[in-house]
Amino acid sequence: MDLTTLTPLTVLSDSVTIVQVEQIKIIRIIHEKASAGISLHGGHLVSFKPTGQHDLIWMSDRAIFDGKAALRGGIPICWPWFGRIASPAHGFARTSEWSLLQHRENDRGVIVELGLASSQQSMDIWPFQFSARLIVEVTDELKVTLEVTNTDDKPWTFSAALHTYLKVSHIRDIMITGVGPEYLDNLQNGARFESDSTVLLSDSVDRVYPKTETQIHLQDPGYSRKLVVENDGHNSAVLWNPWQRGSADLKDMDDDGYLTMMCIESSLHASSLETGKALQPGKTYQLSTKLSIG
Ligand code: TA6
Repeated sequence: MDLTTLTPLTVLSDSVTIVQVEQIKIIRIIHEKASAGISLHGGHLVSFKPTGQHDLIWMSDRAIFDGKAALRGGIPICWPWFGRIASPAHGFARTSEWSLLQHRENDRGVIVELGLASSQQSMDIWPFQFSARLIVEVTDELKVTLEVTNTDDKPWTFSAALHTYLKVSHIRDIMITGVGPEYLDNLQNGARFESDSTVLLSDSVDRVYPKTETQIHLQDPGYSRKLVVENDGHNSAVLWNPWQRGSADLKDMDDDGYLTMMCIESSLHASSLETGKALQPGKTYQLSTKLSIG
């Protein structure tokens, strides 16, 4: 997503400004190492472009910037649950209004921190107190960390995902490696399958890989690059592409949108809210993903 031509609403520093896209405010970073955009709606990264490269991040041409819908593309923050195990799907963090906590910069890049805390509105959906921080580190690499703290006086459980939409030159030309020897197939009721650890795409996929290698690689000959994904605090990686029919069913995606995107998600997967990760009062947990060009 190209944010460079927008007139800033607010100038925060040499590298950081706030711009407006329809109803949404976006923290825009323009630095000699990379440019990036992070929407306050959803705490949602919408662009990361190391200097001289194509964007690493895919955004739908039909994403809805009304300040209510979740943005299609980017890195949606799925929390306090991931998937359709409760309502709304993927939790409420991706449709909540985050606030800018701080930003700092040096020769290597820029760090932006956003915050979200429990409110009456969140307690109506999920009756627990929390605070969350999103730490976005933009250098020639991108690191996104979701940090959640239990500020309640009782434990709670959660699941989560950093639902990264990677931009690719053509879905049929890419090759993904490092996903590990098995997966659970969400398109077949979660059935377990063996995998040869190399994925070529020719149809829809929605898979949970529980035993990934430290790095997942996406070879993209069309863009002459290899994307490296390194996750932490996760228990799996999810690979998702809805293919042609799935794209056509989504009102915020072009019918052929699936051709230029591939989701590789850092996920803390759970089959129900109750079986998620337990967090005791006062404790903090971090889930992260790092993207770079190898
Ligand atoms: O992570 C994969 C997935 O959970 C899929 O099942 C698919 O529905 C996708 O996320 C997108 O979900 P969304 O609610 O954003 O349409």
